[in-house]
Amino acid sequence: MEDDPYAAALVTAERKGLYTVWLDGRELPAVLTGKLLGGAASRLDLPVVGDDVDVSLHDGGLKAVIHAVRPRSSLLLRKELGGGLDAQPLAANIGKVLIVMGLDGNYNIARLERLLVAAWDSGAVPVVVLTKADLCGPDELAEKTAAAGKAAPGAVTIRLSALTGEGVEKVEAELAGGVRCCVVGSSGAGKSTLLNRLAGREAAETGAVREADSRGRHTTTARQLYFLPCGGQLIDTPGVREFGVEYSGGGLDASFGDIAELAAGCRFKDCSHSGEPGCAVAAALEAGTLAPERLKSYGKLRRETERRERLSDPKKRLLAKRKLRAFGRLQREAEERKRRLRGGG
Ligand SMILES: Nc1nc2c(ncn2[C@@H]2O[C@H](COP(=O)(O)OP(=O)(O)OP(=O)(O)O)[C@@H](O)[C@H]2O)c(=O)[nH]1
Ligand SMILES: [Mg+2]
Ligand SMILES: [Zn+2]
Repeated sequence: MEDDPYAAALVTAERKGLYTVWLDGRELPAVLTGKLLGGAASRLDLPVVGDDVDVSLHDGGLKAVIHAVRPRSSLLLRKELGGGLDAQPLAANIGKVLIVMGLDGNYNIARLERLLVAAWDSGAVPVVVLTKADLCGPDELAEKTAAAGKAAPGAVTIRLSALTGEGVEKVEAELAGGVRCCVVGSSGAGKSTLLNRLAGREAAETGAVREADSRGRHTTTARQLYFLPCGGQLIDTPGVREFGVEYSGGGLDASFGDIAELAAGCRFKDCSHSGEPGCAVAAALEAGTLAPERLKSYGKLRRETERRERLSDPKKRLLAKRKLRAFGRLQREAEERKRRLRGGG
């Protein structure tokens, strides 16, 4: 019987071209073949944490060489704002993305909206985890939780305190059945603290945030997959300041399901919600059931993704430009209406 030279392994960590793979119950250091590295058209072709890869073993089975990446069921991408065109893959084959946001100074709805688009685009399901509930008074807690829930229609929102343990079992329930999750969020949000809580040990280092603005100190520096006692897997990631969204189409409408639903009621199928008759979005703004800020966020992210799309498809350039101009007008009108209401109220 001939030995199969390749075995299937799971990428558990990646740092500057050096990998760790999980094979037969143990972790091994791994590198890429020159062929895999040289043949990659972009970094999307290279392994990331969560990837199933084909490896060969060397040095008496102590080292692995990665030959190929197997097809992925999901892929979380991050687009560096202002960077090149290439998106950075963060994690593969994940079932859920845990978007971690602190209820302290880390709280930021615009960032949450951005992370939600990326999460939906990945093919995984987002779960919003609001950490540091112990740092908020009851009114602030209720207000911030409600606002986050509104920004994340269609996603579960969990309030958590690593201090009191509130919400931990709810996060565990999301991991039940061996679900693989990736945590994302800015530095200091409490991602590694959550991991440690779920792991029941100090699996990863955590770091105090700056008093003045709750900013973290980039304690976690590499992506790493952990096997949890509850059966699930968690990929801890370094906090990122900027999280651009990569165009794919579905994520934006999934994240802004409330607006997409309204838009389905517009008289014209291609309604740009900028003054057309029978526009359900404009009607909702008028009725006050849709917040102008929400529409503004949607427009901003849409412009960002369409800008990227334009770069890749020049034929759509003209149409997109026209639509965007109209959209900007609607937003200005919404803002104006809000100002009038405030002034008159
Ligand atoms: N009071 C309180 N503090 C928390 C909670 N969760 C996290 N922290 C604190 O927040 C700080 C940052 O936590 P980390 O887990 O290191 O944050 P991180 O998201 O992993 O940050 P990076 O690794 O830099 O991306 C630490 O001092 C934690 O103790 C919580 O629920 N309540
Ligand atoms: Mg961390
Ligand atoms: Zn409309």
